[in-house]
Amino acid sequence: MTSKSQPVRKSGSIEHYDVVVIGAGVSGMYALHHLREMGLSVRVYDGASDIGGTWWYNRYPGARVDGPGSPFYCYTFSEELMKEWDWAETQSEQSAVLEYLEHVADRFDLHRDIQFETWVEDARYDEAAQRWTVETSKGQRASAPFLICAVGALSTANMPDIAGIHDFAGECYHTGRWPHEPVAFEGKRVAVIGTGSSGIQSIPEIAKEAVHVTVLQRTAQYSFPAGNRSIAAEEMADARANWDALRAKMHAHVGGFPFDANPQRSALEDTPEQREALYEKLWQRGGFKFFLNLYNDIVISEEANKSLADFVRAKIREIVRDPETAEKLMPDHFVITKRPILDDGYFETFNRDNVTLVDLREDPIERFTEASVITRSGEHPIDVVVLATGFDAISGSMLRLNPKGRGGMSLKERWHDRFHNYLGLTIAGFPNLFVIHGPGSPGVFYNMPLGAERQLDWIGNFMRHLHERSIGAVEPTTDSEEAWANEVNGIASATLFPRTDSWWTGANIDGKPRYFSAYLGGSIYYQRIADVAVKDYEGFVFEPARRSDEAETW
Ligand code: NA7
Repeated sequence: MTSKSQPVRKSGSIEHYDVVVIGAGVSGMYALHHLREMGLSVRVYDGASDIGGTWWYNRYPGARVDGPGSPFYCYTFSEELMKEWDWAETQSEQSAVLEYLEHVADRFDLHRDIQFETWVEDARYDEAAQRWTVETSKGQRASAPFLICAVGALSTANMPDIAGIHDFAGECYHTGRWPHEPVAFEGKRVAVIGTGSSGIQSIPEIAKEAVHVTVLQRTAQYSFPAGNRSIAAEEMADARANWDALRAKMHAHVGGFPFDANPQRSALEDTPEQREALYEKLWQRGGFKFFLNLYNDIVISEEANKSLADFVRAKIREIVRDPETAEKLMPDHFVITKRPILDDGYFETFNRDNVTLVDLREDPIERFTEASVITRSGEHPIDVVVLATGFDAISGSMLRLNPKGRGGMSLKERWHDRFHNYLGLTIAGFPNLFVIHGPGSPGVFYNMPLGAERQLDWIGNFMRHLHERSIGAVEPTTDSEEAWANEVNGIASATLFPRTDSWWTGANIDGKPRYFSAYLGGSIYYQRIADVAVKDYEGFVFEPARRSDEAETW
């Protein structure tokens, strides 16, 4: 039987580790495995009762992978892991992803170093000791030279502040905080607020059961057929047989999937008929590959973008029988510049008798009562409200943690105007702190398990480099942060992404700095951070180790 990572030492009530990791989702799990394999003593804290992070919380009906999907939405660090796991469908259900993560946790014996149901309530850097100290909701204190924040890009639920919502006496669920016991909709009148991925995945499922569903839509969305299909045994066998080549392809591909490079042709080089034929072919096939097999200027040229937007709008008109409802469902932003959505019969759901669409732009919510939601046009009696209102994404979980760096400066202060960072991994004034999938990184624009692996491999090498040189503290300069921000902005501003209100630009959260914070260069990012390492970690300032016990367990 294995025992847990022993603290390096204990002083009074504080346990000392080499690394504290916050979060036991996809990133935190790999952080634990990788750093422990390097010989470090690691402690992980998570507020949930088990591993999985976003996949642990998002249990709403219809929740599935809505990226390119299985079998390549997975860890790649262990060939054995790949070879022993079978995926049933391309768009795996939430329960299937969680099952896989549970298998990973068991196989690599992760549970022993994770403390669940424990929130890190305070994280503070001690400049003299060159260590981070965390305080947990269980009243414990732990310290480590390194703090890894694997707190999730989509984990801080956005709870809408709607008049009277707390007076509502029926059931109320946020899709990102879904209960573990099944929610029964049979015989109930349900209101769903929000038509992002979570709303669009859950509405068709809820409508199959409920007496009535009222969809409260603030922004109409483009949504594409998910094209979910089962993965044949031969397909899995093929992926296993060619794993090395596929893994290499994943590393090279812009989004981290083993697909060929996107076609390099402008939409405007084709005739309208040729474009239509391509869009139709991709629509019929479905799946996230739709976006990867498009022309190269769909998110760059307004005209190219419009050609696809018009195609989807025509599809919505074709599918939805009631013309008035179809018009309310017409999106008017640049297509793909909000997170593209994959659905299974979303638009068709509006042909059901038990589904009503309320367009909040013309008929806004005024307030909730004990038993209804009142919009400008009238009262909608309901038993259940589903808040599919998304997340304070990308930066929200770091701000909720709000670590205190040098001089006690809080992250909220440091990030009040923008999410200053270098390489999407580090923050000036917050030495030895690393963020996974944070602002300035590809994050949600890349295959997230693979992205976490690649960031954490880089961090592990960096830690080894620091250790070998007896460096006690490292942080980027503010000049490096600025240069990085310019690089991130430079890539984004060549596209239409920053011109649309979305959670990518922070527009869904009142008062949030409003700009496009993700690194859109995909796999180029990993080359960039590798180059920084080769140049002796240029852009960072180093402080010699002051700790007498600086060697810790290494
Ligand atoms: P999203 O994509 O942020 O969607 C949230 C939806 O909720 C979206 O339609 C919002 O409208 C709507 N919303 C948010 N607040 C309100 C209020 N106050 N009133 C009415 N409507 C509101 O979150 P999801 O959970 O669907 O998806 C997140 C990601 O998870 C997804 O992209 C995948 O990557 C997985 P808006 O568009 O802001 O006008």
